[in-house]
Order: sequence, then C-alpha cells, then structure tokens
Amino acid sequence: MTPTTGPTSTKTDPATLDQVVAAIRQRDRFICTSHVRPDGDAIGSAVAMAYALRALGKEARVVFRDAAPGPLAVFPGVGDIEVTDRVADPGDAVLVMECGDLGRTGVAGLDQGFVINIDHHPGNTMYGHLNWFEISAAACGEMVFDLVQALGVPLTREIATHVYLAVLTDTGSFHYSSISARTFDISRQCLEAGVDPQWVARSVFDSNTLGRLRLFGAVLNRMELDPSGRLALMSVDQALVDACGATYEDTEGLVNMPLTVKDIEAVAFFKEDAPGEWRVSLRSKGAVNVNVVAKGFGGGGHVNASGCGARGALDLVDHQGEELRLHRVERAPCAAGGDAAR
Ligand SMILES: [Mn+2]
Repeated sequence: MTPTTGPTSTKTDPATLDQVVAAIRQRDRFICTSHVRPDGDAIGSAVAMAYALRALGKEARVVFRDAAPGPLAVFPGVGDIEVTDRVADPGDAVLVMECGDLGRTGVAGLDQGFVINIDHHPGNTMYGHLNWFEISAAACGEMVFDLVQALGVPLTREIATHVYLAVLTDTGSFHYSSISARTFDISRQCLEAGVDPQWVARSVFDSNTLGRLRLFGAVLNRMELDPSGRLALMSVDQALVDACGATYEDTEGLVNMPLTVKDIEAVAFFKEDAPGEWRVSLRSKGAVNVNVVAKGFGGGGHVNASGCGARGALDLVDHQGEELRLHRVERAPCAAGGDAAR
C-alpha cells in the first residue's frame, strides 16, 4: 500500500450504504452531478447513477457545469447531460459524486436540496445530508457499482460501460496504487454485462484531435527537468494553445506523460489561467507524495495526483528528497479547484 496523508482510511460502515439506499428509495426526483471539468470518473459515475435511478422508475437529470470531454460524447447518455452553472429545482435529492466539497460542482442551487455525498477523495468535507466516503475506492465508479447492486438494479450494458469508463480512467489505465482485486472483479462483471473494453479504450484514448497531439508535442518539447532529473516541470499558456490549434481541455492527460520516463518521479504542470495565475497539476509515482505540496498551497488531492493554485514565476520550483517543494511562489487559494483529478 502506498502511504496516505491527511485523513487516513475511514471506510464508512456498511450502514451508510443502507442509508443511501433508503434515502433513494424514499424519493422520486434526482439530480446526478460531479465536478467541474469532468473526467471519466465524473461522467461515468453520474451517468451510470442516472441510468440506475431511471431503472427504478425515478426521474434523474444529469447536470454538469462543464460539458463532457469530446471523446466521451459517444458514450450512452452523455448527449442528455445538462450543462449549466445553476439549478432552480434540486428535486428530491442531489447525488454529488467525486467531489471533496460541494463547490467542486460549480453548480449553484444544489445546496437547496437534500445532498447525498458519494466520494473517494481524501479531505472530503462531509458536506452532505448523507455522506458516503470510501478512500479505498479506486474510482467513485466502484462505489456506484456497489450502490447499483444494493438498489437491486440489474447491471445493464449502459451502466456497466460507465462504471468501466470510470475505473479505466481513474486508475490511469490500471496503473495506480489504488487498484485492488475488487477493481478487477468489478471490471470482470462489467465485461460480462456486455462492455467492449477495446471500444471503450479506443473511444477514450484514440479519439484525439490533431491540435491536441501538436499541443502535447509543444509542451513536452519545452519541458524542463530539475538538476536531480527526477522532477519534470511543464507549462502551458493561451498563446501556446492557440499556436497549436488546440484548447485547454486538450491538455487532459498530458501531465502523466513525463512519468513514462523511468527516472522521472514527479511532475508539476503549470497551466496559466490569467497572467501570473497558475493552476498546478501535480503527479508522482510510488512514495513521492505530491498531496503535501498541494495542501501547502491550499489545494489537495491524492498522494500521487493533486492540484493547487499558485502565483508568480515558473523558475522557482525545485525538488528535495522525496518531497516536492514550491518555493517563494505566493500561496493562492485553489479557486479553480486545481486539478486534483481522479
Ligand atoms: Mn475519481
């Protein structure tokens, strides 16, 4: 097991799942949502949950502040996602998945409803009327899988496809330390339910635009290493994005590329939101803990994947021992939610 920081595993007792099931059974109209700039786990968890609720004869809207990443448009139900930053009617309950705090949704008005918090991010603020938190889940989609079973809903191909999407993307294509035997057992059941893993992988990973490929090349070309050769520093700004004919969304996944080099153990990827204002994505391998760095800057996330905000120049970052330290960069709140991911 990779050591964790912050609140260590507080796996909720099984009674919590029963409470969530009971709360769902008592209600009819739901909103399913997740975080801004949704990833595969956010989309997969919310859409799978909506399918399960509809199978129970309930009404379910899927609401996101931002549209799904382009490659996910081909997944079932994604076309029905409502993109908005405000809901007037929160229904009978709001299922918030994958969010450490309610603000991560970027959607106003959700706090007016009965909030069910389903999440696996360390540091979850337990903001819901019901809070189901499992730090050991490799993806929020694993929790959704459990909930679907507990609700007695058959694992349809649509639900299984979204659970598998969540697991595949949140484990970094089965790379990360969060993977358990359960992860594979859930994946097995998804395949038995009709998921085509090759179709999912090709849809997610082999659906890039040319602009995205050019942007990857440009950013990697100007990547720098610290003197130890263990820390990679990357940055992107609007000018580079424009020059490549890409968008900021096209940087998704790019932060993980340097870790494919054997000797590189950590990555700091600075994305400029405004002049001198950076959203920082931090990634690492093994015992290198980037969560402590992110926390020092008002951000958060996981041991191997965290995010924070920062202000200042880029040449002020270095690497000490097993810890990354960002020096002399003014601490900034993680207003944009950073890019904790996963
Ligand atoms: Mn996740």
